[in-house]
Amino acid sequence: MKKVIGVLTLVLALTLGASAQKHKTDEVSFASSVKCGMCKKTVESNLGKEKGVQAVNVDLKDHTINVVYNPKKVSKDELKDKISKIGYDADEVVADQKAHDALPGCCQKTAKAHKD
Ligand SMILES: [Cu+2]
Repeated sequence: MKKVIGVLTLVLALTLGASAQKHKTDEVSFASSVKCGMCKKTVESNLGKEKGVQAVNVDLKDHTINVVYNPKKVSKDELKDKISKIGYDADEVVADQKAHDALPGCCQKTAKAHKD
């Protein structure tokens, strides 16, 4: 519960921060191969640690990765590259094969769609 409040506070702070400093953050959405809760966790925790990344939200319904980032610190192409290295597709950038193969079986692209 504490974690949820922390996340909500963070989202609120980011929202307020984004409106106060309009040009400091950008938001982007990538089509991706994410399919389950484990994918969501993997992408959000790994990408969230990257430089310039302020918030990551994986939408499992739309199969997208939404990122709030600082364009002065990281570019869209670099973000796609980082997502690929985690093992997932990001728009036209295909998942790094080695990283993809290291994912849990249920998260790999060849796995059948599954529910949480
Ligand atoms: Cu998965």
